[in-house]
Amino acid sequence: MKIKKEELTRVIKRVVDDTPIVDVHTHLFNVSFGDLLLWGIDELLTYHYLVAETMRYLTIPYEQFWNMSKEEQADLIWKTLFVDRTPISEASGGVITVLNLLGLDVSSRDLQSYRTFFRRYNVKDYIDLVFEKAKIKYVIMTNDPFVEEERKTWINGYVEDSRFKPALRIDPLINEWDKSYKKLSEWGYKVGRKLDASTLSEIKRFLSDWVKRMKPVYIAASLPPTFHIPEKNDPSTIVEGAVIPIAEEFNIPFAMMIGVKKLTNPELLLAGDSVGKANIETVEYLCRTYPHNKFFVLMLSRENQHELVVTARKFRNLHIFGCWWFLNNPSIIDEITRERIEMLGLSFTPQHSDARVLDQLLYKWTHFKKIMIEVLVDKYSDLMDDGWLLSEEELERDVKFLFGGEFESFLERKF
Ligand code: FIX
Ligand code: ZN
Repeated sequence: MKIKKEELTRVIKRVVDDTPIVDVHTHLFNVSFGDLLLWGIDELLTYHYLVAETMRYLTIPYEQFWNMSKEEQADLIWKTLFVDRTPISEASGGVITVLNLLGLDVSSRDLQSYRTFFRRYNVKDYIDLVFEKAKIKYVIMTNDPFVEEERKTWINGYVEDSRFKPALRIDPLINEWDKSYKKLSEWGYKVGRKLDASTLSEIKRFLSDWVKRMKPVYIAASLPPTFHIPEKNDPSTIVEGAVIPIAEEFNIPFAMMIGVKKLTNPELLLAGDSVGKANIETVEYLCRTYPHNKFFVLMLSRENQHELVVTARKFRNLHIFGCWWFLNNPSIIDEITRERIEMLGLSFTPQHSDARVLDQLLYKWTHFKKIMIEVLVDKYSDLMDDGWLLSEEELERDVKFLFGGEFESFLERKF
């Protein structure tokens, strides 16, 4: 049925609110990974985004904060950001959105009562509740075989849940070969420090073993702003000599998450990572040199966004996604999403949650959808002003593309 102009906003809101979501990058885990799955108010409050924001107001030694219990840290963050000040930032406001969506009395500001609410849940029921409320079709995890606690579950104990799809994460392999080669050797791969032909072949065997074990949607790595290929260095040699061939063999994307300056402030631990403008020529080179490979890319610096969109126009084997981390703020999401639609139409994935805490799915998607609706109303209004007739079915089709459908088509394509 054709949509009347005056109904457009209402229809777009309904479609965006109701379309099931594929969340293409998270740090969530299914229940077989036990405590690796974080959830509940104390995990929400001690999210590293909020740690960084809280420490800006305090003078206590970082060590003193890290030595506190999780609950003591949460108490301090609650007092600092939610009692002594208004939670006006994106991440602090997100906690309020979660509490409100769960039907809790936000006006009470009673942290203990919120803790009581969460204590009543078991994790399986809570996963069902959050996925249903956030309308999540499935999330893609971040699965790192170099994390011992995770590795042992993959070796013995992993139970599949179709709502949590794996992604093989290999940061240490690419970024810290000088250390990770010892791990591979311990695990029975005949590798040496020198990246000669036989070591590269064993790295390929390691990757192949984990792809067969995990059946990942993609192979991923977080890469620094200095990441550059081609280069005579370990990361470049491993990517071209092992990752690219294995990704092509299994027809799965290599997901490059580029622009993280790790531990800019080491005292903040995970909250200490920062951002740097990265090198778009590397993305161009890889897409051009390996046309049978698929690249799934996001970049962290706002300054890389426009050139990344243009690069995606040049290479059909490049799929860009998400408003990552320091970009995941309304003012920047609006800018990035508009330039992507204006230059790529529907051939990209506008958002992922990067959720580290299960409950974050509720706020990260609610906040994003508000902006998505505004952008789509503008774009479809312009079309209708030129006489284009739009049906609800077509709108539902388009939003399905944006919320994971185009990504799933990209996964199926063989170039
Ligand atoms: O490398 C990554 O997957 C990043 O998303 C994380 O390391 C980062 O801490 C994060 O969660 C950002 O949102
Ligand atoms: Zn992430």
